[in-house]
Amino acid sequence: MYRRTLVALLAGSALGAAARLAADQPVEIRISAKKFEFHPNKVTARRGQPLVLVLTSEDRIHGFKMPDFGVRTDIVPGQETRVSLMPEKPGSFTFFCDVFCGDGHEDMDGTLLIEA
Ligand SMILES: [Cu+2]
Repeated sequence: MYRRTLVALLAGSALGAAARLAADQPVEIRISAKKFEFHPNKVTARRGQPLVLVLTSEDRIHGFKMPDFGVRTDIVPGQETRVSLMPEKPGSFTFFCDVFCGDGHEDMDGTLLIEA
């Protein structure tokens, strides 16, 4: 009886640890840039879920700026640019291109939606 309980406890704690580990693993979100859009331009994640944005460009250098997270980077063709984020509050956060890339640049933006 004792032994069975112990095994169950161990299995329970192992499952709990695995679940915690899974929750703490960053989720990768891939976003590609080209004149004059991000794809996807709406991404959704959960509060408290670590994220890695994997940014690529299909044509030229673009910028990626997300002021609410203090994020600013170039996106260079042929490279993956990885940005780690921890969304700690729910809300809708804008990102946009901040490297002038031609007519239409001003409309090159998107939204990260963090759900509670
Ligand atoms: Cu641009």
